[in-house]
Amino acid sequence: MANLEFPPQYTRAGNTTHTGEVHSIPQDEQFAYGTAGFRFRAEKLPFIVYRCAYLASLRARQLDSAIGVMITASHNPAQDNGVKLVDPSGDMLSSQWEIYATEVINASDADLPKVIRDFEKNFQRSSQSKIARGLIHNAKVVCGIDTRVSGPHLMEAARAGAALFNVKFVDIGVVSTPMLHYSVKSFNEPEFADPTHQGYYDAISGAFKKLYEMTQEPDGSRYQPELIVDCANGVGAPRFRELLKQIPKEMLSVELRNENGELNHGCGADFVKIAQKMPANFNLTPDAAPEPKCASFDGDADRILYFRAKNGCQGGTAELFDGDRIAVLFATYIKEQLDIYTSSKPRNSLKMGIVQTAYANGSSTRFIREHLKIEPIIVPTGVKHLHEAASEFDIGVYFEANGHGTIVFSKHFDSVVRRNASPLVHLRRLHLFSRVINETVGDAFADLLATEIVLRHFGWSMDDWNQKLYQDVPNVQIKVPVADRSIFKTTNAEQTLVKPDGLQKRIDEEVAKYKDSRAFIRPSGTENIVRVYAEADTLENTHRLGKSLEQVVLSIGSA
Ligand code: NG1
Ligand code: ZN
Repeated sequence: MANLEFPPQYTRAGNTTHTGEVHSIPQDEQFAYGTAGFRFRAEKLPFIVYRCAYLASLRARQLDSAIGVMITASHNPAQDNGVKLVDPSGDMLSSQWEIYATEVINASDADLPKVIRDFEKNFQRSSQSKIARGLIHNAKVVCGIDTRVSGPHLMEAARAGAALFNVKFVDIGVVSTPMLHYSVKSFNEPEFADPTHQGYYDAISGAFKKLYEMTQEPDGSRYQPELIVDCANGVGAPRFRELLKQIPKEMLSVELRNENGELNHGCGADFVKIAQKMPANFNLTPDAAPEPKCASFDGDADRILYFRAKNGCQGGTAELFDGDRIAVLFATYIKEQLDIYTSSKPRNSLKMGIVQTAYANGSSTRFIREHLKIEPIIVPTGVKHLHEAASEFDIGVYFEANGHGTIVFSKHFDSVVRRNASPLVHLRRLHLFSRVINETVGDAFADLLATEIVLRHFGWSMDDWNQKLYQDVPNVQIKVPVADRSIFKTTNAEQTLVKPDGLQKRIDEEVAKYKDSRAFIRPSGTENIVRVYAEADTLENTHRLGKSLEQVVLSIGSA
């Protein structure tokens, strides 16, 4: 192997930021590939992105496929950035490779050549490796960025990382995270979609328009095809604007807000969810007519929440229609189609599952169990866990309460529904619905279009969507900064604390003081905080319970 040369600006010692300053990363600063890949202040990222892109190029050669590199810090502040790798079918990176990524990033500058040589040797040797068999015609690294100022500089770091072993680099520019996932799948499966922005817009909007034409609004429908979208001042603004060009206004009329201000500042899905408040630039005056139907994307447009002003908008409070409510809406629609299908006693059955996390509103979980007659699966936080559990079903609906979610479809679904051009309307609906959805990952644009289709199908207004399903249990989420979140260890899908000793007992004592209550505490995987989640019979009690649990965490944190 020729001498490996690393551009100094992408080494730990010479790590150079987008403003041209050298920001060295000491060797004792170690990192781990977490639920969101690597995510920090943008200054730390050039050497991390470079090494990640090298690893992506190795994975691309190993599988002779396109591998994705997405540069984004999602809902974090504008000064942050991050990097995540995407596997060939548009899925999250396999867990084994998360460990490799951690190893490559943590190597010292001096050890890096050896670490890389060892990786190269191991993969050359492995009999399955396409590198060993010289089959690397399709290997490429596909890279996208969000709207952060540090993005273009990090794109160059990625280009350099892929160039280390001369792997083809495809810069797809400023895209939402789901568009990057969709492109990676499209590069690897050309029959899926054209691997361009337009290919993505055409596929999703095309399915939406066809399904729209087949959808009959019921008599007395209260559906309204107008909505206002908070773009978090992120990538949703330019990209969703382009997607909307494909959809006639009579079908859906969308006004975009928060397009050019400070990213995720006082707006965006994370702000609306945690604060339960209207975002900036939405109507906050109690006497003005409130906007009837609103939705909010996060900075990289992989999350979506619906909301509207609550109770005349006193104090800017928003009523949320969160990921749980979107999941239940989708599942209700799918179940209706599946029930028609099943009633004809078909040879092939199709099984739907619903996956949630402990953050799911208790009422949504109860509704799924009692009304949809499905036992929801509760998994730890992090899309990877949800995606994996949902993949066990023919139709796996998964959503985090924060609005990140999608539906995955099995091979069996493919052969029964997609490949079999059935004249039956419920099967055609399921087919088209599965194409509006971005099955690779939660996608704010696709989820918005799918939500609108279903609301129209049922003839529902926001009031209907709220009242005809379930009433949310009052809930609160509090971020508690701590010195060391690693001392908090959980079990039972993160709902029980096993460390520090005795803490769960104190939580249980607090929870027992309130009616209809439920609460848990877990360390964040993406921020240096512990999250407190609490539900109780009234909003006031919920806040009281949340506050007392916050005190419990603080007492430990400072012990
Ligand atoms: P952490 O910080 O581990 O709670 C947050 C979200 C996750 C997921 C990841 C990735 C909550 C409670 N947690 O994880 O759902 O979206 O970020 O961005 O919303
Ligand atoms: Zn996001």
